[in-house]
Amino acid sequence: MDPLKELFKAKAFPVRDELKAVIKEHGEMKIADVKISQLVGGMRSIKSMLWETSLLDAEEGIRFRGYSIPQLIELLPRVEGDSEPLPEGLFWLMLTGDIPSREQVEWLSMEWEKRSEVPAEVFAMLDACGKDVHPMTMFSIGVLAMQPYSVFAKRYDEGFNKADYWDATYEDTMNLIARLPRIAAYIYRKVFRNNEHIQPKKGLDWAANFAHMLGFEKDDFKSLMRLYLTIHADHEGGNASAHATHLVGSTLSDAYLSLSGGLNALAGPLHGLANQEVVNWINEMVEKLGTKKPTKEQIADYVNTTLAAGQVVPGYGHAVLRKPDPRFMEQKRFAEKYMPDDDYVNIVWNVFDVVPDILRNLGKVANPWPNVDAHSGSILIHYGLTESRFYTVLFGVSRAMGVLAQLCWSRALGLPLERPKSITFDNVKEFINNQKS
Ligand code: CMX
Repeated sequence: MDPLKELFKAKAFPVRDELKAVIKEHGEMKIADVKISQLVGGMRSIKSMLWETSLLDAEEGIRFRGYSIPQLIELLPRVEGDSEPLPEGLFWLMLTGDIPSREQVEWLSMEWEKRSEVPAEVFAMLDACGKDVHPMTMFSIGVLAMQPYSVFAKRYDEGFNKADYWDATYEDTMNLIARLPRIAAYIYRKVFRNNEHIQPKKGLDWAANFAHMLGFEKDDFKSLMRLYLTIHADHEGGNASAHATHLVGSTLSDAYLSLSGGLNALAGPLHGLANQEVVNWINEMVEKLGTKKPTKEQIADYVNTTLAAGQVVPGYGHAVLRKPDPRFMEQKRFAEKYMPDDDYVNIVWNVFDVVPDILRNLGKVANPWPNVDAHSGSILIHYGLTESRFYTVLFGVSRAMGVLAQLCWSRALGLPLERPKSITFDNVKEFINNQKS
């Protein structure tokens, strides 16, 4: 058994036993009440699932196994000479609860390299996609095309003990994460770079190899990828991509089917596609105003036009957060270091100065602050990765680490089929009438 799997087992099994005991003793204890506004309003904030890998605080932002993003940037192992963390370290942390050593992270980089070969028919399926197929759709297709290689599905067909589900899920998770950068880079080069593909390079860490296969060799772009792939990985369990992965996985669909479900949720404009929408929105503003250096007044006017047209300002607002997203702030820190004079980045910062007051004045927006998607595109554009239709794929490569680490936990803990109760509007009205009488 490999060292990470061994450690995961050693950590997860006692938790599984403790969970069983807690359910036996306290299973009837109430943890939440549900309001009608929550029932109708997207189940907002209802405590209704276990998620071990991270926890979101409305004011403070995300914590992975108790560590905030600034703490992770300080504590996770890095490549010599780089100041950004290795995403491998975050995956190790999510799975085990431990900050890994440099050696452990190097082992994981090499393990993913060993597992990274993508079956040829996956590329053939991607090649069959027409030019109008969105890169996120292609990404989901690429993941599904690998499903016949699922260790879980194979062992399930053969008939295996449910006590071993976690083991097969771990294998699928490791194989999938290892292969995703190759698939994502293949999509990028096929759609946007004339089908000129770049083979993976041996001996690089996961993010650096991804940057290489995309065709970006600058050291600071590799550094950006390490940061990007770390901060987008997980945002507790209730967000749509995490929840969709969990829901599909709860039926004992394997990791490939589950992740594809999560990616399809990430592809929506209210979720991960917002990083594409932000850039499209800024591009339209620049075109309309005829300047790459709009004033704050011009930006405010443009925001008001967007709102008057019944559209949302992309990259702003959040279902849980009530402060500027720490993931936005980390990207701002990166941009301040590497590209403080970039026009596009300066537009993002001026939008940050202008939008919160406007949204706050609407009186209905719960969080007027920027989220993770408000900044990422501007930095990518600086390095020449200008194709906004690809941006959500980058988010998806990272998000896979969080949702699949959790899928391992869900299998190890033996979490059951998800099946909340739905009711009709007539039921709601009947309930209200009964309360009145
Ligand atoms: N611009 C304009 N209006 C906004 C807004 C924004 N950025 N954010 C929220 N609102 C509006 C909502 O549309 C809603 O209006 P109605 O009552 O007329 O329907 C009202 O404010 C209340 O919404 P809320 O409770 O503040 O926000 P929700 O929890 O319902 O939705 C989110 C959260 C992210 C979908 C929403 O803020 C939004 O649409 N933002 C823009 C899209 C975006 O950036 N999404 C990415 C989120 C991060 C991620 O998942 O990647």
